[in-house]
Amino acid sequence: QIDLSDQAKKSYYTNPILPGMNPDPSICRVGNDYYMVTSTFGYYPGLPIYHSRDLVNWERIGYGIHSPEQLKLRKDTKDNLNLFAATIRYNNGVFYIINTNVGRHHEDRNFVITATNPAGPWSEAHYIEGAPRIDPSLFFDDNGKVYYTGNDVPKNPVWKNHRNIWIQEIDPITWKLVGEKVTVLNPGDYYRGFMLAGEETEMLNHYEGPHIYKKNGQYYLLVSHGGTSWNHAVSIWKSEKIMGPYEYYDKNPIVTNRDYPHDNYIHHTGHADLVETQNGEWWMVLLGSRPYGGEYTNMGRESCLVPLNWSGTWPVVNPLGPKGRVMPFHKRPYLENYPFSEEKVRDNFNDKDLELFWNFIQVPTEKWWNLENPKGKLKIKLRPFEVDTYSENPSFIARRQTYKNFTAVTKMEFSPTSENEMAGMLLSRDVYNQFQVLSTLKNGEKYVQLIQKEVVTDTTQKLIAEKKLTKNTLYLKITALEQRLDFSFSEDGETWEYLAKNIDASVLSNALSMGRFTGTFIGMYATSKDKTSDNFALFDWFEYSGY
Ligand code: 6LW
Repeated sequence: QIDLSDQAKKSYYTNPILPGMNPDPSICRVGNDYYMVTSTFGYYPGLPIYHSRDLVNWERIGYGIHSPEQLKLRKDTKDNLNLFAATIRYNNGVFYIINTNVGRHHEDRNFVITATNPAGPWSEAHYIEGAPRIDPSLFFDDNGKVYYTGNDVPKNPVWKNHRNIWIQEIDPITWKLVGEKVTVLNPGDYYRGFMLAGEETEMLNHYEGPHIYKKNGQYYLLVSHGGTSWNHAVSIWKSEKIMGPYEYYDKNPIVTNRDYPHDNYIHHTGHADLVETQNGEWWMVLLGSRPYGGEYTNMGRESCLVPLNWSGTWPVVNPLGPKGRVMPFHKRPYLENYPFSEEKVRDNFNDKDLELFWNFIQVPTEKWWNLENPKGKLKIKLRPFEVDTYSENPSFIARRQTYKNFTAVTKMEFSPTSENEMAGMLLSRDVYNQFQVLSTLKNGEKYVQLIQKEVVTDTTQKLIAEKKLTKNTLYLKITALEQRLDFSFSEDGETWEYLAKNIDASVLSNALSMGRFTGTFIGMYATSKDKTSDNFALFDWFEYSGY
């Protein structure tokens, strides 16, 4: 973690600007206000909306998908699919988010939601027919026409993961695509006939995340490629006309950290969007990951900010430093500092509703948690579901891991009545790679157990440690020092005992988990494992802090 002095903080900011799972950032400006949206996959509520006035400090103000009436998430048992990369735009008093509801076997469906207040409420989803694949974007031209941009698999793909970029006009009232669908970029056209060396193919893979901008009467098309990992990069094309032909910039890619060693502070940089400030500066938001303990990226893909000089025909990213690179810190935008209060470290559960930073897996179909009875506690009902599938909504409430080094502590009241009943804390990268610290019953006696789940060839579940308990009150603590985890517990909040020390956390990383798109979450969990139960766990507070 980069820690700048107070003096330096006035001139520099640190990346990421949105830590923890916040991939595929898209940004728009309305006057002096900036709004950003990021992907959430099968987590709910979906598509967090962040607000800023200085591009450096951000506050979560709501969600694009906040009600089950807006759309039905397409469930899948194996993969965390659903809401991929969104684009946010503002035009004439209305905010637009265009996004994909991803299903297995590419039954992806693209939709638009609208709002006059970006904090919500957002409209129900208007689905777009005839728009295949992921990463839709909208462009509002100054002649009143609106264009859809997306990616697709060409009719005759030359290599695996060969994608093209297409544009079509769209009616912003009926959301029908109109006129001709034009494929404006097809990397296969340029390279057909050449034998592609592995590395070149890598860079031409996965053309995605297209966005159009207009500057000095020219249309610019920004596209990411190379896949969302070590080869991730962003390139740019320009044209006199929206439908092309698009001219390639010979200094592409304009951003990539691919040449850096894999333990570089920020890697995987790509999937970008641009914004011009009210003062005429240009900035790029894009995703990046922070590897630690080697090549491990437990927190997944986060949102970064990098400056752009666009005084010439083509933009230059990070003009004052190593060009085209995303660094741990950059000089701040020329905007007044506008900080918000920090996200709560300790949630005492005193409010009527859950804080905006808490998340579920899938949409709750019943209200299995309660903050009002008893007041000041979060009561979570035990239900048959476990965090082992993406097709159900388990009794799991979690927040993002945002720090490499963190401490999470909670105080829980729970009295298990059978071996099926378990409640406690869960550190989870996906439904296969987790650390569970749970209280349960075994041979009629109460225990706290540490269970590690990981995918090797299949999911394995290991009991790493267990200790007997005497009370129903249990304090649980997980401490992470980079890739080392300590687990401890206490029955009075004063005397702590280790359950396990120095456990390797890297099963929560991209390298070893199935959660390619997501990041690690930590939270409270209760289950009755396939059986029905009337039991519940009461959480008094939950604390998460770090650096
Ligand atoms: C997203 C695609 C990508 O739709 O990952 O990095 C996908 N880029 O553009 C999911 O986040």
